[in-house]
Amino acid sequence: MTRELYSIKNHAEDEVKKAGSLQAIQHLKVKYLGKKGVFTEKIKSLKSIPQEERPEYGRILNEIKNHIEALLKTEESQYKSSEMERVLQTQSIDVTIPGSYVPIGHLHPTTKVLNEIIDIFTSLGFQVEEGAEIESDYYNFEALNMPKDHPARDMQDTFYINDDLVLRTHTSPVQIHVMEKYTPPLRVVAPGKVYRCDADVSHIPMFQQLEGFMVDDHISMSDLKGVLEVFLHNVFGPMTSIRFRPSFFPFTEPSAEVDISCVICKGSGCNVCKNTGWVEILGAGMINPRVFELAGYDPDRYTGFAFGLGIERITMLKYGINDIRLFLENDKRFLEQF
Ligand code: FA5
Repeated sequence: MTRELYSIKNHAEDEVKKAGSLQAIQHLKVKYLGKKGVFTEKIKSLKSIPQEERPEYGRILNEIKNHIEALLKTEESQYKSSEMERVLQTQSIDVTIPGSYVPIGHLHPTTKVLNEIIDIFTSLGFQVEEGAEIESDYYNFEALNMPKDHPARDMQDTFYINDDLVLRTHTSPVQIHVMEKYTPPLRVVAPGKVYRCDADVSHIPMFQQLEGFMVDDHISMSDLKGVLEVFLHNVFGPMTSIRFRPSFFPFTEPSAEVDISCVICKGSGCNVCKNTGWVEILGAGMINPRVFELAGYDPDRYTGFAFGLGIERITMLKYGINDIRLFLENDKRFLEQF
């Protein structure tokens, strides 16, 4: 009886010696030690061994099983470590090679400047409102005191969608939407894209504006001047001079163009300021009482100021850029500089 066990032992040792691979060793593990393996079957058949031979038979079976189990374990770990050795040699990693560079994008310069401007105004207590880019003729023109056929409409070359709808030509319609929604006091900035049929070195058909306005019982031109001074000194530096020139917008009365001392030549005269020492930066004024009337506010009670500026224009002056079209060309050599 025990002779058969020794022959199994010899055969198993022989097979382990000749295995040649980790996979073959794992296969032998199943063959000898698995649920239906050789030794498991032998243990199950112990009952059929005569009683007086059983203890000795069982002891030898156990010894051989443990011996083969240990042998398989040793071989398995040897194959595993030589496999690891092979992998390390064939797939070695050179930790001195510099990592591959993944370029990280950043915000467009006009977005950066817009965010900076919004931060300045929110720190002064202004809330941010947005309007739609497709606007009705009423909000874009009529409610801003530009009735149909009014010559002031020609100041903004308009993309008409149909007789009643336009691509908004400025952010001023947001004034009306906000007045219809809230009662004063109002302190609002409204950034957004606007469209005009315009194209040259300083004009593009789609550009960004920021509208700002404040409405309450006693708002005056000096409030406008104070707010714009804080804003422009923050963006262009505290030494920047500011001047108001009389102008005309149908929705403000009085109206003004606001200039700053040229940031390029500091006022001594250059191409950017056309040798005047000043550059125009925004349009502004006191909200026309007729606009209040149309929006449903009492013009005898409320006063307010409004201003509108071009974000591209401010970005150009801030960074000394001389062609506005660069903002839309997506040339990485240009964009990477900011
Ligand atoms: C307006 O659009 C008025 N709504 C501004 C305003 C608001 C006045 C509230 C009074 C009260 P204007 O047409 O000047 O004004 O445009 C304002 C700014 O937009 C300009 O100073 C300029 O910086 C910019 N801008 C105008 N047209 C273009 C264009 N085609 N491309 C790029 N920027 C432009």
